[in-house]
Amino acid sequence: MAKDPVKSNLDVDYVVSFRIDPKDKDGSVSQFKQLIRALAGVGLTTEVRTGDETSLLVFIKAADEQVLSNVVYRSRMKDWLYGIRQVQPVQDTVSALTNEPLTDAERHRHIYQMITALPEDGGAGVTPNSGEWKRVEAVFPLHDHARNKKWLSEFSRKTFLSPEDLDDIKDAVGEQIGFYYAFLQSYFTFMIFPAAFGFSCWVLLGSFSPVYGIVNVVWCLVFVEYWKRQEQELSIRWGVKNVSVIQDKRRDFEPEKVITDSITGEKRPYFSAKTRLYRQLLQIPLAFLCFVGLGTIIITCYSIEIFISEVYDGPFKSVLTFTPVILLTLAVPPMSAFLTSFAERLTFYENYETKDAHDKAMVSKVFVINFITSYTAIFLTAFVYVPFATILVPYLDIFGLTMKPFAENDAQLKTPAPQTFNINPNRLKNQMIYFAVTAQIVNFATETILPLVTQKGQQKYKEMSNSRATRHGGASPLPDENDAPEERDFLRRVRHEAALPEYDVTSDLREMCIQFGYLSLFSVVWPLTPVSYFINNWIELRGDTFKLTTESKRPNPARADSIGPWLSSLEFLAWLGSITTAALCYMFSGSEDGLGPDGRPHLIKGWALLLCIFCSEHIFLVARLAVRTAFGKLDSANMRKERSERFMVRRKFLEEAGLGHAVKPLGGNGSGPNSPLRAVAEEQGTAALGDITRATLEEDARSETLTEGGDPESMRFWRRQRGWREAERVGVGLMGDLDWEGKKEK
Ligand SMILES: [Ca+2]
Repeated sequence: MAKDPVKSNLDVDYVVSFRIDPKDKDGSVSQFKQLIRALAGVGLTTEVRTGDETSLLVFIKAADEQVLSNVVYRSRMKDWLYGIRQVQPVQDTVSALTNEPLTDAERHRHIYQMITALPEDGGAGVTPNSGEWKRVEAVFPLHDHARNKKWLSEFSRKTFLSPEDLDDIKDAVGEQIGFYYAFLQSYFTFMIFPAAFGFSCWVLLGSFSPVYGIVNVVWCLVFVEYWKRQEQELSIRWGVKNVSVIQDKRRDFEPEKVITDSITGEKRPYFSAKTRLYRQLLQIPLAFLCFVGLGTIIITCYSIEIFISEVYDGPFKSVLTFTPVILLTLAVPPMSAFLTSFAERLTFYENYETKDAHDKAMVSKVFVINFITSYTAIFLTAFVYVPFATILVPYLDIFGLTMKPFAENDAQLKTPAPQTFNINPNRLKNQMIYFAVTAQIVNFATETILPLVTQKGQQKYKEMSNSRATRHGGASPLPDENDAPEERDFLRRVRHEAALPEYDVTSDLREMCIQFGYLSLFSVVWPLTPVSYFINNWIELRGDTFKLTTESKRPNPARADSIGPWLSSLEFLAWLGSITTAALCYMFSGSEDGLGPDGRPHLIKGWALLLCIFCSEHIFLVARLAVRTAFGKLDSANMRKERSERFMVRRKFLEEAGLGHAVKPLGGNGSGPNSPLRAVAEEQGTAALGDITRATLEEDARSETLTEGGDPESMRFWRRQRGWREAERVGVGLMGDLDWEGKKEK
């Protein structure tokens, strides 16, 4: 097969980018030697080329298929041992790969394991950017450009991805990203209903319609339950069910001591759950810090915004309105970065044994931070500004000081008396429209377009500075100067890929989770929200594909059996939605003009509001139970398949242990161990089938019962016919005695 250097990867499995420290030649050289030796030690072949000005690229592939198939066999055996795969892998390693060919993702995963796993687990132990391997900048596979191109063009032409498309994604980049795509796809498909329903509600019922509220809450609930189910189905389809139990140990895990497992007898590191619980208690001050730190910033900016837009009446008003937004965009990211790093440190301190547990703990903290940054402003409008504005706005006059330089006279800064102040009835709706439309566009731009522009800009800058340096002479030699001509295109491509950032599926999942939150918590404010999200999510999937295939390094495939801890965030948001929706519906659809409580809380009866929330939330819990039960009753082909596979495994075991007959079906074909037919073969040739008349048998029976003990009645009954053959014969004989119709006619 002819190989196009741009289209094929020249059989390269992996690339390691090694950063040279120009100030430390000896250190760089010795670590490089160590790297090559470590890789060779586990059976990987290497080729080295120049990277950029101060880096080397180490190309890696498995020395031969035998090496890889050994690794695959061991991994499959481990899966089997942990119950992830039901079919025992065949021992013949060579035929293993032909019978069960590896997908790209699996091949990459195994090679990545060989590079990064600890030496005691059979790997080279190379850990990028950490410890002794700090010069190893990145370990990554190469993009499959033909496939990427196919995805980009195919996905942009269809509305829904087929299950085969999802399989294809999973085969190329691993199950973890496969699950994200499957989630996005299910979410998008499920959104058709609320989009259509929301549109009709918008036309017919307007905002704050309890009908829309109820339907939306139920929809969120059904979707989360449906996705849970879908996740299970997929994990069976992709053969990764329970894969989370096999998660690799975290390297940073520090055990208290080593104990012997009482069941398996293996020695294993141990960290007491009690100590961890004490450490986890630190999450309480962290949450407090998040609320205070982020809350202060957001509430302050929010108040300034209200003051400027609704109190201030002086010059530059239209320009000044943007100050709080600018303040917010400047202050919130550093604050959440600080809190995230704090959360990271805390999660490390909590010292989890596996990567999964660590990630889960981290995600739950990140969720709190995101929850505050995303929803505080709209919570303030709905539950503070709208009901209490007339009471609270007079207190905003402290912000008058900040506006003083702009105001012409004091009247422009004076907060109105509660009687004369009118709230902006559209504030809540405008805010929701912002989150449903504008924020989505901004997100798309920062996520997909900005990186592209930055990358192009950097490339251009590099080219320009290079050519300037060449013109002035004395330029350092370009990295591609020594490339062999036939490799030039390929190497240029690899250098480009090496410079790309890493793809992080968590950020994409987080984005969707936050969006689901707006839908569940506040979409009753503006029923067109699901329409906007429906359109956005179509674009989102294509944008993310572009990010994955063009703007990032190809990710290291990871296995997963779910979208991970985000699922519990979705559950939480669906539940919270039942509360906020009820509260919003009560407060707003209760007022005569439909504009809500008008900033004066007298319209809201506290007891009625609480009753409303209480009922809604309890109905939600009952409905959730019903939906779960209903989904639990559904059976699927995949689940049946898994069950029968599991059954086959156990049966095979028994067969191998010489107990196979115990699970074979009884009777029927006569092969069962208890089948009396079995005796036929053994007794062939005997006189068992000889002339037995009814009379002689009955005679026998009588005489026998007289000689043996026991209950004579039943003994006699059961002794009349000995064995199935006699029973058969007697039965046939009895039938001969009957008054057959034909006989009568004769
Ligand atoms: Ca995204």
